Amino acid sequence: MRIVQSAVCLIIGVLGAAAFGAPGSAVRLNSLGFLPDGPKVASVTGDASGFVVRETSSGRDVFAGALSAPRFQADVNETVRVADFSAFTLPGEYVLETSEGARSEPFSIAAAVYQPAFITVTRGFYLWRCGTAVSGTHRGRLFAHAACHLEDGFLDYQGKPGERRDGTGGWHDAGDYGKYTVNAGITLGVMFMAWDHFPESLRALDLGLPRTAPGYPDFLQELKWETDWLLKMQYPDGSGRVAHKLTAKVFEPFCLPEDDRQKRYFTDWSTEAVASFVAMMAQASRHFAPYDPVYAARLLEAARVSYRFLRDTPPRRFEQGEFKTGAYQSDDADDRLWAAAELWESTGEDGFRKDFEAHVDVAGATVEADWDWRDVSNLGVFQYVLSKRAGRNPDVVARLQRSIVAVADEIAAQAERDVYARPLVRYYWGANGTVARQVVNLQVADRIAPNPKYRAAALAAVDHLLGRNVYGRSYLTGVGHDPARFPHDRRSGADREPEPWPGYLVGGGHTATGWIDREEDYRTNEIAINWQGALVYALAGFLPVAAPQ
Ligand code: 9MR
Ligand code: 9MR
Ligand code: ZN
Repeated sequence: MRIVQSAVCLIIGVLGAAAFGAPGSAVRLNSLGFLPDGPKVASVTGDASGFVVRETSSGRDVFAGALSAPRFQADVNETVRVADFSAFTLPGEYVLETSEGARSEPFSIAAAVYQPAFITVTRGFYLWRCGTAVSGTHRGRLFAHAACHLEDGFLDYQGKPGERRDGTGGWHDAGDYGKYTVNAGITLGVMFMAWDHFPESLRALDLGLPRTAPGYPDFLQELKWETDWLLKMQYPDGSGRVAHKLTAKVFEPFCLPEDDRQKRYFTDWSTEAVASFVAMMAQASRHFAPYDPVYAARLLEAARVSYRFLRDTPPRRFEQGEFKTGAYQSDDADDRLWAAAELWESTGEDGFRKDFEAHVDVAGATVEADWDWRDVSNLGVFQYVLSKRAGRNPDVVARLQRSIVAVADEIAAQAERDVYARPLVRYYWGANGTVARQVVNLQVADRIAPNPKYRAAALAAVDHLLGRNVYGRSYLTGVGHDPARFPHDRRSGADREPEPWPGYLVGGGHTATGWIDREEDYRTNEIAINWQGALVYALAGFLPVAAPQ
């Protein structure tokens, strides 16, 4: 039995080598494809010197080029050449083949090449909804769960043992079912920014959502679902305090959310949660105002109340106590800065601007190239620098602009240096999310000092996540070539489907080759709203722009 098996393997191995070129040769690229007018680059291992692009329908070679000189990169232990066919712009379906006979996966060149993925990725938030039943189909498979966590949440940790207040709704945070104010912050922050920066692409997009916010564009319907929940995280006593999170004491077993019977609690407050809340509410009020001015006014008032509290309150950390769920605890200076910037944008009141300008030195005079939920000062800085409001300190604006451009230059240079176009230097928990988030830096720089290299680096980040990486795989479940299959996601683990819930970005390795596509590997293979929100932004900039209505 054994012998037969290895003989079969040997034959398959030989056939494989014939079909895919010399051993060790491979073509790794964005497995969805490319924009007609965008850069088109693949990373190639092996010894080939040239390549062709072949139309799949006719078998005709439509483009021929030389590979770049080889470059060795130590962290992946590979020698890689790049195939650049940016000059080829004709929409269609193609494969790339090297002179050694290594062939890529089929890919498209099309103006709407990222639109289906964008929709699946954004619908990932809908499928994350808590407090309601959700369902969706992807590639003919149904993903669904019943209404969950309808008892959210208990007030034992807010001094009222056994009592409950309504904290239903919102999104689950990740592969777990907790709900965390601070991580909602970076997620909503970046997604509202997507709405702000790319309105022509997003406004008319049909995401197939239930009508939970009639009259709102679909994209904002989804953001309102989370906003509604966040309002419930503010203490109802008018104090302005905001609970740090709403979770059980320990992480859930791998069950569907409706089968999670643990008691879940509103926790104590933290100034980080208060400040994040202010920023989100100020953003939401501004963006929802055209569709629902009454709700928008309520959000703005909630932001004001919490901001007043924040101004009078020194930093206060959240203490986990008996909780073993996510901590999401860091300094609050960055969150305060962001809150001031958003309230200024929403109200135009000088006090908020002065707060921003007074604190920007401490918290964010320089822009971060590498940022996540721990440091959201970039959100405040970008908002302030891109603001159309009058009254900013021109010196502060100029300093921040310089920093934005310098950091974007650095990011673009790193994407150029890396053989797989990865724009981020470090590897850590959730770094794939940061790769996507760096697209925000690049897009903002492109608005301030337009330069095609920023767009190229932004697209390179997207390429990397969709297959131009050492694995030649898509990091998104259900999307692209050989995608992540076993995410640390309780729904995916608990339902009967062999395929994971679709459209989710996994966190990625903590070294260049450290990704493990196994459900147990929560360190490298979980999914999370902060990574996903960044990906929504990254793709939103590359959707077709709808004709003006
Ligand atoms: O499953 C948990 C995951 O959702 C969290 O992101 C992660 C980090 O806090 O923790 C996971 O839970 C693990 C726990 O921390 C340690 N014991 C094993 C758990 C994995 O099932
Ligand atoms: O994204 C978080 C990462 O920065 C931390 O290092 C890690 C361990 O504390 O936790 C990550 O966040 C997890 C959160 O604690 C619980 N829900 C799942 C999140 C993603 O793994
Ligand atoms: Zn739930």
